[in-house]
Amino acid sequence: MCGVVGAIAARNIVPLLIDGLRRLEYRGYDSAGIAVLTEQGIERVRRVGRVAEMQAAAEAVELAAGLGIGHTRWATHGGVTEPNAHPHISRDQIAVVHNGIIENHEAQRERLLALGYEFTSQTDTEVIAHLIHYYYQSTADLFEATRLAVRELSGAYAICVMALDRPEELACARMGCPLLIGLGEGENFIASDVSAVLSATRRVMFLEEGDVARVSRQTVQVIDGQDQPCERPVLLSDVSLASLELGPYSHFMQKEIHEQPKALSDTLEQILEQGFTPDLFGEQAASRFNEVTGLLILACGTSYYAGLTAKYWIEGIAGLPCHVEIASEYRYRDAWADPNYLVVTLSQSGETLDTAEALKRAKELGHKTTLSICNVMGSAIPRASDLVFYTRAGAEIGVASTKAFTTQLLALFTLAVTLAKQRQRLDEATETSYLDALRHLPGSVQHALNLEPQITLWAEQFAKRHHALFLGRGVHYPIALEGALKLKEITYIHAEAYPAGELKHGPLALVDEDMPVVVIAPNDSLLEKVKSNMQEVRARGGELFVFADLDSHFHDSEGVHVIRTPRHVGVLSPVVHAIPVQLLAYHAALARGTDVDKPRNLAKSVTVE
Ligand code: HGA
Repeated sequence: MCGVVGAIAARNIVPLLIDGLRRLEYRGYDSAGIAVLTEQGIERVRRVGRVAEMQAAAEAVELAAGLGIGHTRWATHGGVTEPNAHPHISRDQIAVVHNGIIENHEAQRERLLALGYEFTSQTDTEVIAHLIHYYYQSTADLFEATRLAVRELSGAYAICVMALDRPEELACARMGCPLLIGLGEGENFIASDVSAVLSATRRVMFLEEGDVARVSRQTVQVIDGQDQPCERPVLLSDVSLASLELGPYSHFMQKEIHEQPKALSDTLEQILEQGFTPDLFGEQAASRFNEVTGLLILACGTSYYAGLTAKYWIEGIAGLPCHVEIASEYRYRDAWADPNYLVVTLSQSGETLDTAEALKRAKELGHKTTLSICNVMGSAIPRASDLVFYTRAGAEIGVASTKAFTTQLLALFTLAVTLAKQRQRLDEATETSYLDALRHLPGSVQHALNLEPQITLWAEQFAKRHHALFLGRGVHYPIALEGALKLKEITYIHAEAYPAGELKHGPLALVDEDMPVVVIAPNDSLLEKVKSNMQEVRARGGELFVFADLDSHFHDSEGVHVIRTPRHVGVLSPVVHAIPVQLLAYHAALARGTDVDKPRNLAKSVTVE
């Protein structure tokens, strides 16, 4: 999704803005632009395409300034054109960059047209620039004009604003989209994502919903949604610059797939130190968990599949009912609510708009306790939750989630076992076996990563196909879903996933010699059932690609290709089986030559609806 940056400093901020925008590129975008204050006035450079093209244009005119704003746009309103790219400028005096969607933009546009404003874009954003300009005329105060303007907007926004005659300050505001202020020495920054300010500072202040801020070189002044002055805590970001660099890898997705043993070990550290204690989820977790009669997991995309996997653990290990729902559906329906159901939200970024809104809805419906499992410290969803578990996957840049998924699984498994222990459903021997399984997990994942050369050969065959079917059973069914999603996202091959037992209820009709069928076949209690389902595919000429545990003694035969994954690791097997399907999608995408880290039409951190 779009990225916003702003900077005010004694030095030239143009390279800082461009560096910030480059670090936001991973979120997905279609055009980029900056506006800076020079002696000539507000100078703007915008380009459709990559930040590099916009950078070249800015360098060609030797743009330099001490104050400016920048943007990477992922179009929601108006086509991908230069006039629609941000920043938008009102009457040469006010420039604005915006993430989000202004829902009442049509009414505002009518009103502003009647006031004599001319529109040069099709975006919803342009109304913000004119509205601030309108109020700036009467207030001559950028911060106050921004405050008055945003109070008339409905929808979602993170904005950064500059004025022609205000070289000493920027204004910014947020509602429904993330925004933070990076605090430097005699210089300050504004960004939608911490990665954009990290090369300048680690000290960050996250703005809350409804906040409006005035940012000068030395000071930051914030008012909250009720127009009351407020202080926001200053945190030291734990994101490392190295995690934002590609290093020896070709793509962030490849890097992140290979980082999984470390991401899992880092996340495990706190669990192995403390054991299955509620304290892992926050100080109040012990008392809150006592009241829990069930769980409601809310998430989108890959996180939703982590939730589906967890359902098997929560019900099987903790003995609690568990409902899993897509956040964008839940937020708009009159769901049945048991106040004692623990609401668990899953979001890598902690900013996923649909999940944040679903969390609000769950609270409105009376749920008493909310828990966020999240990878980004201090982000919006954990801040809005009673309890939190931070996965320690490190920055995830690739649009297709990998290490965030497997560390979410780890967190959810730990939650299931912790609840089981609190409910006295866990004997000592089982607890020890779970701890052992966790200890061995990074090693088993590494073993699965070592299958990469074999998977690469399969991927070359997949790259030539137009469709694929993924099958799994039980707790591995969500891994089949995740495998199909990964393949769709980054190769654009149409892929579907089914519980293998469903084949004969419909999807078997799709099977012929052109349909590759990927089977997740761990050596668990459902193996014999899966084998029967594989026979059903073979009998119709379908070609099978089977990921089978070493100890399930599968071998290649006609129309059946087998890659043997590590020995069955028991209850944590879904985590291990997530690796080969990630690698398959990654290498198929390479073979097809798609843009792995920035697949078409998709974006990281989905902060618009
Ligand atoms: N609505 C604005 C900004 C879009 C956005 O935030 N995308 O993530 C536009 O279309 O320009």
